[in-house]
Amino acid sequence: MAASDMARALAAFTIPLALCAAGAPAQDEPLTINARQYFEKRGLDVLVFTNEYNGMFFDEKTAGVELIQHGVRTATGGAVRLSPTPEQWDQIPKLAARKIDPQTSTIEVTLRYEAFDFDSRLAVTADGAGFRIAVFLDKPVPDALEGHAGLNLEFRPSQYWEHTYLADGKPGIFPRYPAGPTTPLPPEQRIRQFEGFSTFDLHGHKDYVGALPVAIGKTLVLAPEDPERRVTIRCASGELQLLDGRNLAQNGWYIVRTLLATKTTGKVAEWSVEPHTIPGWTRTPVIGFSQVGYHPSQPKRAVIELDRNDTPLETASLLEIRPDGQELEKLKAKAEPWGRYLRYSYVVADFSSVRDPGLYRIQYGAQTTGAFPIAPDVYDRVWHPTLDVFFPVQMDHMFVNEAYRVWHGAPHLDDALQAPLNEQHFDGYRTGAVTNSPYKPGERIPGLAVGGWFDAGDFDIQGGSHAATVSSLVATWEAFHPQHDQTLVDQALRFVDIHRPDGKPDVLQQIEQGALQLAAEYRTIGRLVRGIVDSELHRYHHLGDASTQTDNLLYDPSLEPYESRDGRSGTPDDRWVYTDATPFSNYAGIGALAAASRALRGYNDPLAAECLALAKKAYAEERARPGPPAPTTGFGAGFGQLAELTAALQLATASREKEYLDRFGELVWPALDRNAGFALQAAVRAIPSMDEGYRAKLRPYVEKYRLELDGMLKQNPYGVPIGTGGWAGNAQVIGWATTNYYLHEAYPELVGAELVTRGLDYLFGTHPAHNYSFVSAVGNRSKHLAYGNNRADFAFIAGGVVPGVLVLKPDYPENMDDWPFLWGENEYTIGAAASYIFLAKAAQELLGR
Ligand SMILES: [Ca+2]
Ligand SMILES: [Ca+2]
Ligand SMILES: [Ca+2]
Repeated sequence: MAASDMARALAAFTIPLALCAAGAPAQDEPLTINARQYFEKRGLDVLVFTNEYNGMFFDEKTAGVELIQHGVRTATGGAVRLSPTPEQWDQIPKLAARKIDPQTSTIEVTLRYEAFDFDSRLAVTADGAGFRIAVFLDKPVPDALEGHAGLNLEFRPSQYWEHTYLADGKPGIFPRYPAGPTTPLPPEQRIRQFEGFSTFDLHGHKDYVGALPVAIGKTLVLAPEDPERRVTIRCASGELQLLDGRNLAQNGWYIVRTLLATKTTGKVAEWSVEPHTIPGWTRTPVIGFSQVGYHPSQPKRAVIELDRNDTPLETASLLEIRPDGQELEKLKAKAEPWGRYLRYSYVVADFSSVRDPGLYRIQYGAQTTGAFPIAPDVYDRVWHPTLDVFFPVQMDHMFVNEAYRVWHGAPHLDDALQAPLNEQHFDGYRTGAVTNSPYKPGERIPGLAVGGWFDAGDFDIQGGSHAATVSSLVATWEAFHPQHDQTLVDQALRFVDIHRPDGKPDVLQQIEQGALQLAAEYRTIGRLVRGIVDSELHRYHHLGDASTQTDNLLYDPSLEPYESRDGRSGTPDDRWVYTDATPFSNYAGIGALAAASRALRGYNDPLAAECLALAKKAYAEERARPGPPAPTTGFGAGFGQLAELTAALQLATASREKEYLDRFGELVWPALDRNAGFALQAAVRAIPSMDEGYRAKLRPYVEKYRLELDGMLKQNPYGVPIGTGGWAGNAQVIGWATTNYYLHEAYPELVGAELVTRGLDYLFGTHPAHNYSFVSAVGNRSKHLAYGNNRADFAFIAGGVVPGVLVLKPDYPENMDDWPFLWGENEYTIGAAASYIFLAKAAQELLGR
């Protein structure tokens, strides 16, 4: 059955809400399965594996049975799990089958643990005001999983803080901070984690740790005092345990669990679950607007996100805030209906006609937003926190200070060893049968403990994002030459001081930081590395001062673990270097080296000269290497060729040698014909280097892009491309707006300036789910917690840019604003940060003219 037929068949069984409301009090309304294949009633949705566990990053807390109670996804991970408090790299069940029976209002999934040949069926059935959830087995629980396999459901801790619970009537307060209890467990009781890695550092001791229940009962009532969060769970047999996963991992959730009955088949666990719903509940509208404010000349659109049960209002008002606190209605704008996108409906209010500088807020019904400025200088400083704070904090191999605070000591001075062969690692790293490097597995590669950045909320140096970041910073330097200097960087002392000018432009100092690492990689290995990352999982998930991730002492196998002597150590904690031979990423590294050589000329001449020489050598080697033929179709085709295209252009601009420019000319047109979207930015940036006819020859591709853009702009009310992948799409929005900037510069009659600022409006708060700025500490209200390396403190790093709105299948846009640990929504990356600096600086220049 095609998906759409299925959807129509299901729609026929969906009872219209209006009928239910007329017949019964709203809180007794039954759940029904809607056309989008999840259970729904007003104030509650129950998802049953509409999203699946991820084979690459494992438990992302976005799969299983999940509750969306009063608009908030409060519970996830409802499934048969093998641990009381599953961690990210614990085994996840594979979804083997999913079927929907509208007659019995049941969604049933078959879950499989391949390693144990263990299948279970999990059935969720609408029942009373809530649902039943039952586990069925055709074969008993395997012996190895007795006492391990259980029915789990996880609740987001931050939604239950300052709340209480009742376990069989016995009261308790949800622990604000993990407070045990835990117990030591012998290694033989441990269920194998991903690829045999361990999240737990035994540190020379024998036992690992398990969480024990905080409370036990037949009936658990979560948050009885809060009608928005109250959930009653009753267990048909056995007992319910309430556990706190944060005792083992900071990103753990509260877990309700029942062990499966063993040595039997049929129904081995059953709960009845009743999440309370508030009669007639309607989600509060989200008024999307720019928390940074607006330049007087730019479009000013508020996009207002509404519950589908909400009645749209006719108008929204722009209030001017006067010095005496009085608020005057400056403009009453029509709230134009936009229609439906995902699960919400939208109206748009346009305040563009207001150009008077001042402070304003938006009023929609009873709700008013925070204040924001309209002023000519709103973009002047928006990129400073990213350059002043975020980039310094990400600097590897450096001690980073800020006033009274030390962000981290100088880390990873024991970098790095050649990674072993034939190894499946975590975080996407792996090796094959050869090293592609002059070094033997386990051998020290000298000179790598220099420069570079932690690529994201983890602490590895990732080749691809590293190269892209260097190239992006060079683009900013060459387009705008920002002399901004608020940071002291002393490479000789490995010392960085935030908010302390040293007479040198910070952008150049960051380019140097990136180039030092790149040059070290090409000097020793001859190509861009895939990355430098921890050898052990229990170090990789490190949270805290980066300089304590390894012991900073060179590994010496003749010493015992935890023994150190003469600056060497017997603990094998030096990071590993992954040296995959990928032409695409190598060309990206070559392009970055060539770009850096230009920017560093006159600033660090020896490094600039070495970067160019290394780039030319590696380019010649890569061209001579008989690699696999590049794919001519599909995603890979546009991508792979683009890398060489960009490298050739960077080399041409750096060396002014004709050979590179000719090669660019050879590559650019086929690349544009294959996939103009990918190649267009590179192609338009080449205009100054090319002959007179080039600009005219490129124009039809820009016209085609413009036509495609018109269709894209209508796909959602925000008028930017919103990605739907497992990692939210702010980086794509930044890339899109940046392409628009370059196109606007070359073809202003085709691409208007509003397509540049709209990308920033989106980042700064005009987006789904909430209206915080996605750039921490930029705008009046911004992401005040995120997946930076300080996430355990529920904190942020100023200037970091988060991935943004994750669209959970089938229709739930989410960006958690009280829980930092979902990387797909909240993890800062250096790539997004560097490209954000360019875009913000571009908008400042563009509107300042
Ligand atoms: Ca990483
Ligand atoms: Ca400086
Ligand atoms: Ca070490």
